[in-house]
Amino acid sequence: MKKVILVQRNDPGADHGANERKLAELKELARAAHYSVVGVLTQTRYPDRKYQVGRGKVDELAVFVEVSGADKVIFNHQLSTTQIYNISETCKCEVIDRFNLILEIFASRATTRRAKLQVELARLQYELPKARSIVSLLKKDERPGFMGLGGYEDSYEQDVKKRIVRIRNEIHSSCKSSESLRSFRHERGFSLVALAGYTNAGKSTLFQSLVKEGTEVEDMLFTTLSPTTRSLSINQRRVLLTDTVGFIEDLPHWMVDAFRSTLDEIFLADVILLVVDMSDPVDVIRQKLVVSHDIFWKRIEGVEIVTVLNKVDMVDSDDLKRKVDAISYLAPHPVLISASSGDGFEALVDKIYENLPHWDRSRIALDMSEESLSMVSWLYDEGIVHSIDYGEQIVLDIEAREEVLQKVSKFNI
Ligand SMILES: Nc1nc2c(ncn2[C@@H]2O[C@H](COP(=O)(O)OP(=O)(O)O)[C@@H](O)[C@H]2O)c(=O)[nH]1
Ligand SMILES: [Mg+2]
Repeated sequence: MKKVILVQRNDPGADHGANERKLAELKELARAAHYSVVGVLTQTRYPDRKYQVGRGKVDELAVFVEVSGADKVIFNHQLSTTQIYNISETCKCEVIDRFNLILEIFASRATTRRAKLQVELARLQYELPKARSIVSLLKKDERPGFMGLGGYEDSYEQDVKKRIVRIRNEIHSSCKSSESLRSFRHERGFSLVALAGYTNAGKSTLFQSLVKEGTEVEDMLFTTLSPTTRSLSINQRRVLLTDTVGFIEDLPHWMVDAFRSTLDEIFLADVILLVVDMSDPVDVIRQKLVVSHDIFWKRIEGVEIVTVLNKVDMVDSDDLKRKVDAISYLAPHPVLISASSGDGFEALVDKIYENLPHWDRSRIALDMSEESLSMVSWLYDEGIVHSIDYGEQIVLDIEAREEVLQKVSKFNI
């Protein structure tokens, strides 16, 4: 695991709680990108043009990098090319900002071709202004041409621009394959459940706990599942549970499409678990809920949203009741849990089960034949076989999607 040091500059007079949350979010993002955070530096001051934080702070950072053996420094502010250059010269290690970090996460989570293209597009848009200033920076320093290629610098910006145009066209023409993925999964008797919510809400913790508690379903077709999706059974129903990057505060506009594309899994789900951090102040909780519903409401159709109020262990019971009341209009019928202690999981599992797409139950009799036997094995894949009797006929008590029951009812004798 690569070691990183996080740096945050706070504006003088900014809200202390908000600063803390920003830093917590950055830590969480670093973890999501599989970095190990070995240190944090903060400074309160107005931005410095050359270094973002003060020169003295950068010297302190350089020592910190050396002592801790950090591989990278991550700033919580967007850095100019000059700042990146100056800081990395002083610290003798790679320097990135919050946006590089988010792009790294998006890149590792993009599963569809379309999502990958969106992320690449965002990266190029981030690069473009930098491509311009790299040229002047290299000239100023009288460094030989980039990689020794004369004239290469001037074409660098052109190159980035060309790639942006090309990727835009590709995105435009790429078909939406995600819908077919959804129906394919449905055909295998799976329902899709996705975790949504802001960074640090506890999605990944809940994901791990649910996977650990539940029985995993083995299915050869899903041996290539991404590490953020697991198959498990919930009261015998088979479910694909997906952890997501979730929502990130203050995303710049050029990142929004890439961000949305990483949410495809949320929008294609049958049930969304909207995880809320109850240790946040109540106005922050309220605002995050409003934004979450905003993101959902245009994109989802027929998707059930279960609001999961997490970290109840961190809030005393009076305070908790007050908070739950205050957000009740945004979060009707919530489930209160602690993802880390497992409190409230039973109620949560019941709630997920209740909200899964409806399946019917029916008794079917088939004649004893080759064809019926293969139908039985298909039914085991597609639904829940509550009981089966092999006599002169095969009699099944089966629960499944309506289409499945319709298909087999044609063979009912
Ligand atoms: N006290 C407490 N901490 C929690 C709980 N759930 C998650 N956390 C902590 O909150 C932080 C963020 O959790 P994580 O699952 O990574 O959040 P994500 O960004 O939504 O995936 C971690 O430090 C977790 O240990 C909880 O129920 N109680
Ligand atoms: Mg997470």
